[in-house]
Amino acid sequence: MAIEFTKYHGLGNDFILIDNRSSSTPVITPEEAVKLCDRHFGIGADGVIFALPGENDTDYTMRIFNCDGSEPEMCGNGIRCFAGFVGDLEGESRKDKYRVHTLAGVITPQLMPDGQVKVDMGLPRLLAGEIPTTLASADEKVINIPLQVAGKSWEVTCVSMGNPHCITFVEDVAAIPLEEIGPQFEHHSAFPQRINTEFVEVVRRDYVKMRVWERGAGITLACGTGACATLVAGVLTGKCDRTATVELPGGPLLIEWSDEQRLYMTGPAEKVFAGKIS
Ligand code: ZDP
Repeated sequence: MAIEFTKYHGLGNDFILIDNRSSSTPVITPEEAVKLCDRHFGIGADGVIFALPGENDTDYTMRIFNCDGSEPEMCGNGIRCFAGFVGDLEGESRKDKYRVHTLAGVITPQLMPDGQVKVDMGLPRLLAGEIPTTLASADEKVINIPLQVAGKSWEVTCVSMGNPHCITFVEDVAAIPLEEIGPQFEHHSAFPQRINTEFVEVVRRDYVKMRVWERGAGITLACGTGACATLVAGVLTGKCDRTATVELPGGPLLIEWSDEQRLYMTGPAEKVFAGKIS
């Protein structure tokens, strides 16, 4: 059986999108996803995303496999692509806002008139037990806590956007040897579910530069949940305003942490091509 797919990216964080509306089980296994994500032997992507029937009174359910076959709770760039994808599937009857069930709760992307997608990413989770990390006791926040990696002490702040993030503020983000230390953060024993790792340089209170080592994917050009976690960490440590542009290698995302404590992320979602897997 041939499976149709559409390739999308959000600031170079790229995904294979699959119309899975006719079944609540993904039509591709995690092992197959690993092969499809391979940039030399497959289609090439940072992950595979499935549009499944909605659960709990939502329009859709979104599931994701990382390119290593693991399943994250959420995907910020992915959900912008998801909104563009389901909007296309629905054609004339498309809505401008969708309620999407994810393992991180209900997330609400909105297709804006200018083609950008604005996503209500929900509430950040700040307690060590929720992230999860052993860097503090379960009911404490993790703000500027020392973590030993690669023979050095890093001051880290941890935030969950449904998926776990560890943020380190540095003087010069370009100088960080991400390829070398990223995996050591990801697999550090302080993070029982592994971790997404962000290094951040604050240029101004409303403009930061960020590079990411993603759990299950390695270096990517952008990470939406990571950009949200970065802004939260910037506010918690007194370095950032509650609205800021997070500049990623693939381009900028606008992030807002509202007075109701919800995170809003605005950025692009681009369709690249469609094809069939036989
Ligand atoms: O949490 C994880 O395992 C991530 N690799 C999931 C993907 C996050 C993503 N880059 C984002 O934009 O939030 C897609």
